Amino acid sequence: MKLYHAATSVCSQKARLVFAETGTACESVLLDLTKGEHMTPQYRALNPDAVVPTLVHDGLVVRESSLVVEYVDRVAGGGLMPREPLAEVATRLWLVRTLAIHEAVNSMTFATLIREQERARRTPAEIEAWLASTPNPQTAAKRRDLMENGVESVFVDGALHVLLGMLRDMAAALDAGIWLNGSAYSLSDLALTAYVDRLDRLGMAHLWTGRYPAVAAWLSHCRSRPSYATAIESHIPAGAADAGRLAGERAWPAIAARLG
Ligand SMILES: N[C@@H](CCC(=O)N[C@@H](CS)C(=O)NCC(=O)O)C(=O)O
Repeated sequence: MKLYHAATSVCSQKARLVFAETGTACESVLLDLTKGEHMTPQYRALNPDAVVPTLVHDGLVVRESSLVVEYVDRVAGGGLMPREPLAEVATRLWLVRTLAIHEAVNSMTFATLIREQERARRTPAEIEAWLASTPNPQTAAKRRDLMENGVESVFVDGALHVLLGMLRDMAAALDAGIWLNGSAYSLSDLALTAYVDRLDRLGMAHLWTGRYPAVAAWLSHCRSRPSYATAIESHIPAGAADAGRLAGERAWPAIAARLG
C-alpha cells in the first residue's frame, strides 16, 4: 500500500493511525501542503480535489480518510470494526459524520492558526491567488470568508454547531465504557482522535472541559496508545504546538461569546 499524506493534516493523522493500530506496512509519500506539492498534475490524477490522504493499493485508488481507515482495517482482518450490528452501525455513523466534523475542525483551524500564519507570510494579493488556486470553488469561498472574518465568520457558527453535537454524542456514548463502543477500542475512536486532538491543540478544550469530562478522559486514553505517538505526535514539528495553542487562545474569548 502507498499512502500520500501530509505531516500535520488531521485526515492524514487519521489515516496513519490505522496503519499504526493494525501494524500494516505502507510506502509513505509525504507531501508538503505549504509548498503546494498536492497541486501537481500527477497527484491530481489520483485526487482531483487535491486533498490528502490518498491510498493506492494494487491499482485501486482510495480517497476519503474514512474509507481509507475502513479499507486498511478490512485488509488487516477487520479487527477494529465491531461485529455486533448496533455497534457496527454506530461506528459507520461516526465514519460518515467525520466528513462534517473534518469541515468544522478545518474551519476552526483556518479561522485562527492558518489565518494568522497566512496573513503574516503573504500579501493580500498572494492570499487571493492561493485561494483562487483551490480546485473546489465552494471550498475557496469558505476559506475566503474565514480569512476575512476569522472567528466572526458564519462558518465558525456552523462549525460550533457540528462540534457541540459531536461532543454531546461522544459523551453519551462514553457512558457505557472508556471507548465509544464500550470496552473495546474501535474505528469510532480511531476516526475521532485526530479531530479532538486538533481542537485541544488549538486551545479549544474549553468546549468540553467541565461539561463533558468523559471526553477529556477519552482523549487521554487515545493519547496513551502507542499509535498516537507514531501517527500524530512524531509528525508535529517542534514549535508548531505552541503556535496553534496561542492562536486558539487569542481567539477563544470571541468564540466563547458566539457560544452564548
Ligand atoms: N473529507 C476528506 C477531506 C480531505 C482534506 O480536506 N484534506 C486536507 C488536509 S486535512 C487537505 O488536503 N487540504 C489541502 C488543501 O485543501 O489545499 C477526507 O477525510 O479525506
